[in-house]
Amino acid sequence: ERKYEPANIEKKWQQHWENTGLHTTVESSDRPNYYCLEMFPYPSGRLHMGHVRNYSIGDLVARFKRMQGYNVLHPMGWDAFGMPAENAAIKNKSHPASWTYDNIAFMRNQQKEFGLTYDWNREITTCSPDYYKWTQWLFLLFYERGLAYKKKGAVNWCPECSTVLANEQVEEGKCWRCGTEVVKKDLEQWYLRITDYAERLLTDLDKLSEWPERVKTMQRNWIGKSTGTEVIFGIDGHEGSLKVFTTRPDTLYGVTYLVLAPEHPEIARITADSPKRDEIRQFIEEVRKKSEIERTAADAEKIGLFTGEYAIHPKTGDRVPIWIANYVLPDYGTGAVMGVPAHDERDFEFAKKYDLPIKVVIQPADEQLEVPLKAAYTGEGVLVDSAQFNGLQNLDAIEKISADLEQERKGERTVSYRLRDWLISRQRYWGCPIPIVYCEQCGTVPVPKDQLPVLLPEKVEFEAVGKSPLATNESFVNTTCPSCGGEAVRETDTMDTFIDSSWYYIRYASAKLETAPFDTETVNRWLPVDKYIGGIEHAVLHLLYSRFFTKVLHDAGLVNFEEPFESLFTLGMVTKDGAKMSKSKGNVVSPEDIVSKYGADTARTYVLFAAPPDRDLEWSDQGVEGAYRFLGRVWRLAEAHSEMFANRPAANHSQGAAKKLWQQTHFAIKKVTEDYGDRFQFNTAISAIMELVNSIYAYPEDADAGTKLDAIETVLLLLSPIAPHITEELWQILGNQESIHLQKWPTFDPAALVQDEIEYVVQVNGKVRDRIIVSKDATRDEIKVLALAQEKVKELVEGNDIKKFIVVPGKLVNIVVA
Ligand code: ANZ
Ligand code: ZN
Repeated sequence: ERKYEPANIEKKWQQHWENTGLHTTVESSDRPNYYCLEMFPYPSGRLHMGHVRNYSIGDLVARFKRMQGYNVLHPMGWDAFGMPAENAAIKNKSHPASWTYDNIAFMRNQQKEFGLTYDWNREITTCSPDYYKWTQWLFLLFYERGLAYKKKGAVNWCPECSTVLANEQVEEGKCWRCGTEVVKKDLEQWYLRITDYAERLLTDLDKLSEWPERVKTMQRNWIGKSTGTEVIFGIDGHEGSLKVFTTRPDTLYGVTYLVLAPEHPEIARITADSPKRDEIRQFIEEVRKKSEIERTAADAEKIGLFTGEYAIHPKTGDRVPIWIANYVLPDYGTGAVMGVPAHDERDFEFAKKYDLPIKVVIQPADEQLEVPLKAAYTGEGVLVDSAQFNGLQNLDAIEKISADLEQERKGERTVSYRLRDWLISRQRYWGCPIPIVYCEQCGTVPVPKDQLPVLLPEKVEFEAVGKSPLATNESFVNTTCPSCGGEAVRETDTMDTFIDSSWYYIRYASAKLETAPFDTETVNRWLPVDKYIGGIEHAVLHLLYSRFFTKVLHDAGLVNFEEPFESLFTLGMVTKDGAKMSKSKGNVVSPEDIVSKYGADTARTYVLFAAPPDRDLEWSDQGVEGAYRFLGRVWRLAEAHSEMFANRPAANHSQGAAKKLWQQTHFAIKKVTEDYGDRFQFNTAISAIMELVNSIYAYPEDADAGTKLDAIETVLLLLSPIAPHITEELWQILGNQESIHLQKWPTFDPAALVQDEIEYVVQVNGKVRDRIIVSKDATRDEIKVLALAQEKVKELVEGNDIKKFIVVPGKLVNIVVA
């Protein structure tokens, strides 16, 4: 008898599968397609347990679906541009490309050691010119469609990474990558017009029924739609007007001041002749040093300055002082707010601090507000002190006042979104060059598509002070204008790497195509992705950007779907000693060690068994041992029966132990099929397989052998998506020629699931006291006799009156005694 030695079988099968092309995508027209995708990794160096967990789930799905008769697309690639490569290059005096490709080679090898069923013919590497050529092509598509533009403005700048960041990459005022406090800088940068898609990105979330609610909520909040009214105020002594955005036009008569964001473009004009000009300029500079988060935090101190100028109230004609304050954001609404201290908390606080009037215009129905107010009243009520609108319910007044303003052309109903356009310029080397040329004659000129790719120059200064690394390579910078042939210079910023990952899942469908980013017809056959598996941290980054890209490609007629990911699964973290596994915490368990000690199958079985996939998994060395022992049990079971398989008797499971094992086998098939499929709960599936293994071990020697062999075979089939090597080896030991991974998924026989006997819970006065097992055909009287005969029940019932005897068929008995 051979012992279970993973080292002897895993490499062997991996090689065999590669040689026989087991993982090559099949595109057969008589089978349905299934696209299973795990978020591709950044090639940081080596795999961590989070990767292993992610890939084990994806691999299980891919194998399960293939056995269920689907053509399965299950590709892998590398999100290979990005800062760490550049930082490592600076540190090691090497080139980012060699660092990146070394890491890819190492990590690809690790993935192969896990026996993952990826189709390596479709591997994608975003830093490779045959990929980023098409990223540039897509940038030009956006440009042609008016969706890529350059603008000057205040941008988020990370001093540590010395590059700008998109809003999505600033988390609580800090850089998403390095945690450094982000500052504002005025720069001219490229943007993608994601705000054009805000409404569709919002409403289409409702169609994503197989996405976690949590992710959808995060996207909704990020898009931040708000319905309101723009109200136009005149400016005393000046031309023009000031528009404010308000969600509460019902409070219009309670306005006692206006506040502008320090960045508001009208400030300079209306204070040009003001004696306070210098004071104002100084104030603005002060405020702008603070980040957005600091400025708007609920507990942040509100600071403001009176401009000395006045606005004209659109209804009353009153003069309203114009202030500048830190709590008004420049890029939300109109960057100007009407101050209603009586009914808005922030305004109340501000008015108190600067002694501005507070005017009540909404009275609650059940009490009279006491003036002076101790706090803003933000509830519902009836309008007072509001001219012809007095007496209206404030919710009705929102409508009435908006309509009135619209009629007088002093306002307009609008919506505002929190979502901002996506800033994509990066002052870094290791990214996709933006295919744009600047010519003195022709201005901004896109590089013609047939001249792509604009190759990244090899030689640059990585730590150029005050400019992008690409700007240090003169032969890159200086070029000729594609339009007039004259002298021109190239754009020297590179693209945000989130652009690379916004379309890679589409490229996989026709990964090697040389004439276009993808083949529309092939893409439409495979996409949307049926199951997308990855971390929650991408909720408003990658997942929002990819949805945006897909919609643009749809509108350009290049794909026929509007959402890229039909079903999204976000997995939990891998933790140890209660904390996320990380180098800095020193609590890392390395995948290589687990593989060399126990084999890949144990690692895979363990990560799928130790916790439901959406929960955090607390690493336990005993748990790994347990998984290894379980696989050993399966090994010995199959090994011990290999000779019986050689002369396999037909099964007879009409009665006795054979019937019971047959039923258990089919119960396991049903359970595992549901768990792998709709329920997406792998730990319970493994439990069901373990129970079946236990039953086979306990099966009497003299009972029907054919039934036993059927059960053993079923164990291997059910386990094969989780532990592909051991099951393949045993499958062969049992005498099969063809790979277990090409077998049909077992189906259950409904006849086997019919229960002959049913367990009833016995309650006395609603409390569970015992359980009885009765034939499924038992009558009510038979059940009653048996229930009352139980020791514990007798004690409670004897000598008492039975008031009621309730039978819930198939479930429980309740005896009510007085
Ligand atoms: C007057 C008012 C009275 C307001 C009241 C609220 C309550 P949401 O729901 O988030 O869209 N606001 C508008 N633009 C702003 C900006 N750029 N920076 C800071 N605050 C701004 O919030 C909309 C409300 O936030 C608007 O309605 C405005 O204050 C403020 F009793 O206008 B409100
Ligand atoms: Zn030109």
